[in-house]
Amino acid sequence: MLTVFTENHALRDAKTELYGGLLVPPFECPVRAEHVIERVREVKLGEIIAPRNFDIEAVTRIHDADFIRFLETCWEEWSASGYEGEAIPTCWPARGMQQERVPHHIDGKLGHYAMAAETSISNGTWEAARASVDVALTAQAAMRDGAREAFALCRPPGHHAASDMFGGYCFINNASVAAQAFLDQGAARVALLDVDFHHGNGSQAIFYDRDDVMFLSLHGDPSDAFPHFLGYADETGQGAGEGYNHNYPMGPGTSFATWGAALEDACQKIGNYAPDALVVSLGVDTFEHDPISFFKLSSDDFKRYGATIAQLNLPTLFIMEGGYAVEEIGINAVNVLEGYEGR
Ligand code: SS9
Ligand code: ZN
Repeated sequence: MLTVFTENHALRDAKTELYGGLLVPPFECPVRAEHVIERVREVKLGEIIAPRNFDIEAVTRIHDADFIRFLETCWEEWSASGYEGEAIPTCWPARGMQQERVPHHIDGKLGHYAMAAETSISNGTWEAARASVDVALTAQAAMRDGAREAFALCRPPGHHAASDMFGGYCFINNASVAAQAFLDQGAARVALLDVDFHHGNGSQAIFYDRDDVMFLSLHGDPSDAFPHFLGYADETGQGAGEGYNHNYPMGPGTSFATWGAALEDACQKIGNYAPDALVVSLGVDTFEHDPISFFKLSSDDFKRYGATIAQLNLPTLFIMEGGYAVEEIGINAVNVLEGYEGR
């Protein structure tokens, strides 16, 4: 399988994450991607190529242009305002307040565009986010040009980012941009399967009222897990999208027996939908030793479910999302790809 990767992911190197009332080193850190690419090399998964630069138009098919401009200029504006730390939102348009107006002050802009406070913006964040979506688009283009499957080793991740919202370590929704690229190249239907531990709220919101992308997500029950305010089973889509959104929330301690059954059900729905391509939001924070998650998948389970996904027999684009057990992230992510390949 082809892998797309760039060292420019390391430009995303924030020093702070607001966690448990402390500013801690971010769980979403550069060494994650280094461990994954090391493992890709170790098992000789296949060719590794660098991304090419895509026009921003592929990104603004999914994201609001104003939001993209905000990401581009946020660090500059924040540091010019005299703040000493990294950019962290501290206020939001909560219930009863104005949702639509975008304030002038950087504190207001951050609150307008952020979904949560754990994702500090720092120097290089925009450049890395841009490189990450280029990785996704380069892998997608390889499939347009004939590859049956590809692995986009994206970092930072993307599935929490909505059309005009960042957070949950995500800025640009790499998987959604890639899914849209398939459609723009002539696909009639794309399935987006999100196996990250966390609900892919950004991807769900982007495609919620559409029937040309079916979104399916297996994740920690939002009642107990981030992002807390989306990802419940009764969210089934709206308008033309009614019936094209499927959530599988699962509780603390969920093992592979339960998780694998949910995946089988999701795969059945994907099969019935008969998409032209499958995009997999591949987070491996479902791992039993993940520091911020509560599922109990073992490293072998990742191989097993890679084989299940392969049984769909669809052109498949894997997009790297989360996974915070840094030592095992390479083994777990690449196990999915090896399982898919029948190794
Ligand atoms: C846990 C807070 C979780 C965000 C997690 C984002 C995961 C992205 N107390 N914070 S895949
Ligand atoms: Zn996650």
